[in-house]
Amino acid sequence: MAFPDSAASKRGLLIVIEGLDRSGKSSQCQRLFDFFRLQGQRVRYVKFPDRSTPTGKMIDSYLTGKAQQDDHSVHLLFSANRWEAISSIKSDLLSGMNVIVDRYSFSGAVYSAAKDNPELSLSWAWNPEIGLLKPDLLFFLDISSEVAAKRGGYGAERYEREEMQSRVRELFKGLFDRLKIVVYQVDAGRTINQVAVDIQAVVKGTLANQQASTAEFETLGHLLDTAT
Ligand code: Z5A
Ligand code: MG
Repeated sequence: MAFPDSAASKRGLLIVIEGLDRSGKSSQCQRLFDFFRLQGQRVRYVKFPDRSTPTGKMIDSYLTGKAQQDDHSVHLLFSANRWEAISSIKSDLLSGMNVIVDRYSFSGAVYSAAKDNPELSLSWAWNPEIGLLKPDLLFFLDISSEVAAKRGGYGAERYEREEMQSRVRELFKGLFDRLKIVVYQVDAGRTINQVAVDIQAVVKGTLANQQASTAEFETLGHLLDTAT
C-alpha cells in the first residue's frame, strides 16, 4: 500500500536507529533528539516496542516473562505496535517534524527469526512490515557481543543471551542485503561522542539536501529472495 503524499511542502525526516542489544541505540536517539532541538528543529522520539499501548503492555508482559505467547502471535503484536503508530508518525512528518525511531521493522523481523522456529522464517517475519514507512535514513549500530556484554552484561529479559545476539547480528546483515536498502553502519564500540558525531554528520548532510526532505514517502517492500 502506498501512502498518498498530498503535501508538497517540506516534510521531516524519518530516521531509524537499529542495532544489537547494548549497542547504544537509545543513547544515540537521545543525542540526535538533542541535536535537532539545538538546531531549533521540531523533533519527536519514538521507541519500539511502545510499551504504553495495549499491544505494548502485552509485549512487555511477554518480554519480562510474566506471560507466555506463541512465537507467531507475539511477532504480530510487535508489528501491530508499529502499525498503530504509523499514521501519527506520518502526520508529524508531513507537518515538518523530524521523527527519530529507536528500533523498527528490522528488529521485528530478526528477533523473531532468531528463535529458529522452523515455522517462522525471516520471510514470514518480514511480511507484516511491508507497507510501513521506509526510513529516510537507517543507521545500524554494530558492536561485538563481547563489548556489548561489558556494558552492564545482558539483562533479565527474553532474548538477552549472547548466543541469541550473535544470531541476531547475522540476520540483520542478511536482511539488509535482501532488502537492498541503504544502511549507514556505525562502529558502536567507540565512545558515545564518537558515535554521535558520525551519525550527526550523515544527518547534517541530508538536511542540507532540500530534495531529501521534500521527497515523497516510500514504503517497505518485499524481500528480494524469499527462499528462506
Ligand atoms: N524486539 C522484538 O523482538 N521485536 C520488535 O519488533 C522490537 C523489539 C521492536 C526489547 O527491546 C526487546 O524487544 C529486544 C528486541 C525485542 N530484545 N532484546 N534483546 P528494547 O529496545 O526495549 O531494549 P532496550 O533495553 O531499550 O535496548 P538495548 O538494546 O538493551 O539497549 P540500547 O538502547 O542499544 O543501549 P543504551 O540503552 O543506549 O545503552 C546501554 C548501556 O550502555 C547504558 O548503560 C549506556 O550508558 C551504555 N552505553 C551506550 N553507548 C555507549 C558507548 N558508546 N560506550 C560505552 N557505554 C555505552
Ligand atoms: Mg534501548
